[in-house]
Amino acid sequence: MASSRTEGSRKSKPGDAVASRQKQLESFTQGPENLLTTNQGVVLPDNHNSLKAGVRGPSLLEDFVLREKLSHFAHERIPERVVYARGAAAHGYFELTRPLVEYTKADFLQEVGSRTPVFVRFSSVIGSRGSADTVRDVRGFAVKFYTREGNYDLVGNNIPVFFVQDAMKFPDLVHAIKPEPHHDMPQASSAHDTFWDFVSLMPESSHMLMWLMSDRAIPRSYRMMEGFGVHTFRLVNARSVCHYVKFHWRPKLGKHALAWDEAQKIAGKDPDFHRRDLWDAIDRGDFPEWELGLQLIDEERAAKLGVDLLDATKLVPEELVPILTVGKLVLNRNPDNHFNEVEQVAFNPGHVVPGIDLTNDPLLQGRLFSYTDAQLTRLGGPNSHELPINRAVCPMHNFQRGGMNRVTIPKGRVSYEPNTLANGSEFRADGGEQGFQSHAEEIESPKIRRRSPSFDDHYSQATLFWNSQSAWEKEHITAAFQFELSRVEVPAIRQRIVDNLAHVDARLARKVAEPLGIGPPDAKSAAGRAGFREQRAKPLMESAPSLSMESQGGPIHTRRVAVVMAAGVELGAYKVIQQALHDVGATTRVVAAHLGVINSSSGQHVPIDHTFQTMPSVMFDAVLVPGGAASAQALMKDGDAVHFVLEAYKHCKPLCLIGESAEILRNAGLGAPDAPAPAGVLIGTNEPTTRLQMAQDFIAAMARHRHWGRALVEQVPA
Ligand code: HDE
Repeated sequence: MASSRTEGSRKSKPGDAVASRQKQLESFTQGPENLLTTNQGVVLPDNHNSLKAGVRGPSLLEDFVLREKLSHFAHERIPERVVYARGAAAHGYFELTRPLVEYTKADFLQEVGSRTPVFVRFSSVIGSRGSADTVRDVRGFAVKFYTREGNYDLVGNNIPVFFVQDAMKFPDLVHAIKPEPHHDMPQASSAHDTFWDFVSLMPESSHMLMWLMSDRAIPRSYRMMEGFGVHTFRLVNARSVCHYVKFHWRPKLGKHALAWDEAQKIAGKDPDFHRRDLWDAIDRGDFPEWELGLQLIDEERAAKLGVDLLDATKLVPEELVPILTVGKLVLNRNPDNHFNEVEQVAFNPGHVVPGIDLTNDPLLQGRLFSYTDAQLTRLGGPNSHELPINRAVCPMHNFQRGGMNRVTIPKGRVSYEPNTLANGSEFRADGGEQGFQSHAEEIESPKIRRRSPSFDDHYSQATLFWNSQSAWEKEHITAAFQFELSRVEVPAIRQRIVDNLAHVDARLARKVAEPLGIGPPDAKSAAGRAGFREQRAKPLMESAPSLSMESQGGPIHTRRVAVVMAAGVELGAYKVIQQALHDVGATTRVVAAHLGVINSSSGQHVPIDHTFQTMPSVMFDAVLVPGGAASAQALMKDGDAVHFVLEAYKHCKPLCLIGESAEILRNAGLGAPDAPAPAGVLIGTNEPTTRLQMAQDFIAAMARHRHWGRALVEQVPA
């Protein structure tokens, strides 16, 4: 009989699946009594010296221990992902909070409270495996659900639309955005000629470019970004009734970004910024969480929506189709081994389970081919489903055999179907209700290599996105276009982009063009180019607030506050504010000119966590400078300390300066005593009666994340 890899019934209890995954991942233990062995299990008496002809003689070819070690080492790397190479991941679970029986028969979406183990990998798209985390880029948000009916992968992004409409253009897009082939530069950046050359000739990218130039592309943390399925999928219930569905992950900590100048600096100071942030949070027990939301659309509504749901360059604003919250995702365990889990995990949008189905989106259709194909090369053959991280937790059974890196050992003489020799009966489940059944969509059309005319509107949603942004977001988008296009060497490419932008918004196009040394935007010239479509759909709405990142306040749990001080610091107000911050889950770290301790004005010793040199302000969300004349004087004489505070100011972070320390800002011409304090800047005293209020005001300022409007008023040198 053919073997089945996993024991147990498909209808086993929900907790079993979690336990079974845990067991799988723990299955490799160390050698006998923790002695080192060769790969064949032979105990090694010496792991420091090669076998030689005499202590000063030549090494011997006979040394199978050395050869095994060197050979294994030389083959330690596997090809990195051709896109989304740089990533970090974690284990966790998905818990259903609303039953979806009426929409889908998927087993894991039936019972409230049921938990499904997941593995989630976040990534950036352009850079190599070793590139910096905080570059301007789309982020991948890939979730593998280990359900009792097989693995389901939701392989999405943190931006709800995509650059191109048809899989045919994906290799061109990736070739254009990756480092240029002659000199392999720049690393992990879209700010170069080939990318902008390509998109300047692809008006369908207009909507995505708006998102890429927005702060969505420089998230503060993986824990603070949304995720989207991007394509439209289907949910199918037990009566075979279908609904279109769009998937949304919404972070409990809110959606937040870095400042662009900050993101670039972090890329040098801590290239692992996002990876470290995720790891540390989980390690501390601050488990990141997202809500799963669905936009459900029936066939009738879909026909009248005014958006072609098969076009991945379009979204459906939640103001038009509200999002139904159905579950939560919690990440609560770091991987044991980055290579075995994060590197070897193999996602595939074609991994679906009964009750979830695909659509004819031509971008999705191409993906259904490409992932397994990519993994054949990357993971060295057709058996990557047998790697521990990729295994299903339910029984798996078929007659596929052999192939590179096969791990399981099937027993018996039968490797074909139908057969009677395996256990005397046939195995087929076809014809019944069981298993995955594709939605029986009627198709009667000519074979044709062309786009649907309903994909032709390339600008109206780009305009909708622009109209939905707040003043500071518009400023950031404009600056991002200017930055990227300033790096483009060929003026004609810059010109084509601003000509295209004139179809999104005339003012935006004019502003972007200003510093670029080119002519004013020429909408007519863009309209004359190949790929341009005149069709512009009736706007769905004037603006959609859900597309903006403007924060109305939110939790500050896990935010990092730098406390800047020098000898003679007054600790009274600081202690009260510190306690209030800790009470709401924020962390504080003392940063000073040197490590060791600082003597306060009352003779207490304050341990220092970091120095200005090693932990710059870009590593923090907010800055608190306690008072004390001696401390303030010392800080003002220290260029690193002044830079620290001004840089946080420049990046629009909340600042709280107490007593004499306010002089640090005033010396730089900011926060004059007779002027109202700039947004998000709190100037306080050491007066005991005001401390609690100050703490609350600081927390409220942090809840807004950044006070971006400040940059529109004052330019700060830092
Ligand atoms: Fe992917 N994509 N992609 N993609 N994609 C890969 O898979 C591809 C697309 C996405 O953490 C590759 O194993 C094609 C859209 C994520 O491991 C590759 C097309 C979206 C990840 C591939 C697309 C994605 C990938 C790289 C157009 C958002 C990382 C190696 C037809 C919905 C998954 C590999 C992880 C990875 C192909 C477009 C998301 C080459 C052909 C749209 C999150 O197979």
